[in-house]
Amino acid sequence: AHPVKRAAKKITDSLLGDGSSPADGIPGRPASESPSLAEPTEPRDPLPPKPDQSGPATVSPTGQPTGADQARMAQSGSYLTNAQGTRLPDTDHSLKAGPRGPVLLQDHHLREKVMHFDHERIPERVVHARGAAAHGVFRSYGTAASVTQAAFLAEDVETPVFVRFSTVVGSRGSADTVRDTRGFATKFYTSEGVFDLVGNNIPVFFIQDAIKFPDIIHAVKPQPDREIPQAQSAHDTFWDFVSLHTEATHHTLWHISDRGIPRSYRMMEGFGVHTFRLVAADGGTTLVKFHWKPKLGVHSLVWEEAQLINGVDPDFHRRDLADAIECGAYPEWELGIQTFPDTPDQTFEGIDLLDPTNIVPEELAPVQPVGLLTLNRNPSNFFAETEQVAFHVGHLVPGIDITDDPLLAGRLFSYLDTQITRLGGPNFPQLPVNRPHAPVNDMLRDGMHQTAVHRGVAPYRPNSLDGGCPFTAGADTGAYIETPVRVPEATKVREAPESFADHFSQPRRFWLSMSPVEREHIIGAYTFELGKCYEQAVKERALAVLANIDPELCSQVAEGLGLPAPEPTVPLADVEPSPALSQLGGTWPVDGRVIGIVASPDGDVDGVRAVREAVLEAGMVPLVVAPTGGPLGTGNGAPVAQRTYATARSVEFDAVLLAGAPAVGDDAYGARDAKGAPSAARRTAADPRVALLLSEAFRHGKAIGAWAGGEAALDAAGVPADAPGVVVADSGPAVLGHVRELLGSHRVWERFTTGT
Ligand code: HDD
Repeated sequence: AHPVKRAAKKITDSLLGDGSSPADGIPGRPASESPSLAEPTEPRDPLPPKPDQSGPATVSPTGQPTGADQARMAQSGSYLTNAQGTRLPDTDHSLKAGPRGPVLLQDHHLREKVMHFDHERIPERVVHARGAAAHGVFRSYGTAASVTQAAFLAEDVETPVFVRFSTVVGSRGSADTVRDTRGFATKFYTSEGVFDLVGNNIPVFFIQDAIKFPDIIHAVKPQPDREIPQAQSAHDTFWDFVSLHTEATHHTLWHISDRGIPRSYRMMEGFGVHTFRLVAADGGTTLVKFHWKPKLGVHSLVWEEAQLINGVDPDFHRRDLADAIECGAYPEWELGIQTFPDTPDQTFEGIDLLDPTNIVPEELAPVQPVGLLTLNRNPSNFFAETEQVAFHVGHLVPGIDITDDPLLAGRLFSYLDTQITRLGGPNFPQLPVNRPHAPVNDMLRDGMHQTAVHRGVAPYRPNSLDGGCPFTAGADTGAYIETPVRVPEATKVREAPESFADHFSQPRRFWLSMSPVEREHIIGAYTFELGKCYEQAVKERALAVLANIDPELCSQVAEGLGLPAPEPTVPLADVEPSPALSQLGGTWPVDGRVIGIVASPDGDVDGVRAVREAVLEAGMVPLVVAPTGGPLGTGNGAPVAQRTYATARSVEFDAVLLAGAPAVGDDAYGARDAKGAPSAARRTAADPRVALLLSEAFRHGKAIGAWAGGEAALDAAGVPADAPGVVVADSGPAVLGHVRELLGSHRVWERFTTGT
């Protein structure tokens, strides 16, 4: 008989047999004889190298060591082959009829190499195209175990994660420090399947209903006629849309505040934005909002700094994340939840929890920590991991459910849909970075880029040929069961609830919660953004929106634009500030902060060495800046310049230290070399690039320190030695002690306050 028929008969026979439990494998068969229930799509390591690529990597065909670092090598074989494994004699010359003759169409290697290259790019994400990512681990405290049955939130469970940070608007190659919302998407590879928390660094969203997502994105993306500006919100179409569509006001205010220009991905909060529903083991439900709280505090750039960085180092955030992880300064965030009773009206203290333009102030519902995220491994291939990772708000695990937030509903559709275009078909969950770490036993088959070689003949249910396998699970065997929420009896409408109509009281709370310097930055940012618009009507309408947040904000921006300030059109909301919204006022760890040490070979080289060591000791990163590259001096262990006056720019440093010369008479900087020329230390003070570095660092509120006559450079740059945050002391380590303290509050805020 045909083998399939034979098997079918055997299984049908066995089904009629003793009917033993599905957990033992195929009913009626002893467990030892049962075929494995795991499907070929269960998690596994990436494919091993092809057999003839697995030759000794660091040895040439003649047995000579190549000196290459195996961990960083792109190839693991000794011989170059084509994609079919055939060894190649040459990859630098096309096959030609004679050295000066025409190239021949029969050159398969040329065709294959160029064909593959032609298809190396995939469509970039339609939003959040620019990003950087890292692997890590999430360890739960167990504090959420009473409100959710999610296994990864039980006590002391370790779950591998992959986190991708992004900007929203720019293309893949755009700069990192533009003014924008940042994505904060986390993939938890839990034992019960993948859970994705696809959030942002801003807790509210521009729109209340997903149907408007194409509109807001069309408005903020480069204008369609000339495709400019890239990665900017400072243009007419964006302000046109958000001024006509006032539910965007709260998000826009966050975007315009310092939150829109984070100092580092490591120093951003993250938010799940929507209200989710947690389900406990006993079926009890709780509404929650998710928060990520960075251990390093929430810090931002200042606008001029952000703009400079976009030119000086467009990869600033990407580099910062990768460098920190590579040197072992693993970034950490606590996951926290705000909890609310799951009442039928789904409001808390009058705040509609289904409206994603609302926050619930932390003073009303404290954020309760439930676990710690640590990012500890950089991706080894940007394309395979960071580019191909596919997040989806619908990737949920038992114990975490959704609510009826209309923005969330549209997202549940969009994320799956977009991957088909971006990743070329429906099999993207098989890509290594997307594979669940729980066994997968689906009946999804075939399709573009199918990498599993499925066995068997019965990928359908019910079946008898596979003995009825696989079986469906129940609540007691880990099934994801949607919460049986009552759907209110209603009439189909295209409408928002009345409670979604208040667009100004939450923005007003944010404004009132800001410190004077943060308000100053907000006023500056609105004035900049609207100043970049051409249409008078757009500017006037945007001012009308600001009048409804706060008249002072409106009049200051209007003044900057040279326009009259309009009157509010709604009564100003009577709201309490939420101190938790301000980024200022605390002190935070200084781990990983970058200290520029401006030095010269004939300066206080011993002092530079000592201060470098002290910086490292304090968990910060010292970068020595000198007139030229190379070691400072000739002695053993002389510090090496990592930056020169030509390559250094102030924006790279959180603080700047100026090393002078060892004391020689009264004025060390007056010293001359053997030929009577001014000393290098003297030239440092006179170099316009050092003066620029110092004046920028000063303007951007950074701590500056000097010792042993280093303050001569301060003089030359017009930086007052007695200004707040400028420290002059006897030795490098003494200066560093003060500077470190100043860094704890991130910037020297007194330098900004001009009375606003
Ligand atoms: Fe979205 C990507 C966050 C609303 C449609 N979104 C994307 C990413 C993040 C967010 C972080 C990048 C994920 C990654 O790194 O791969 N999006 C949000 C947040 C929202 C939100 C916090 C509101 C609370 N998004 C939203 C709506 C829609 C989309 C309303 C569509 C109706 N988002 C997408 C998308 C993207 C995406 C087109 C592009 C690439 C991708 O999904 O995988 O489907």
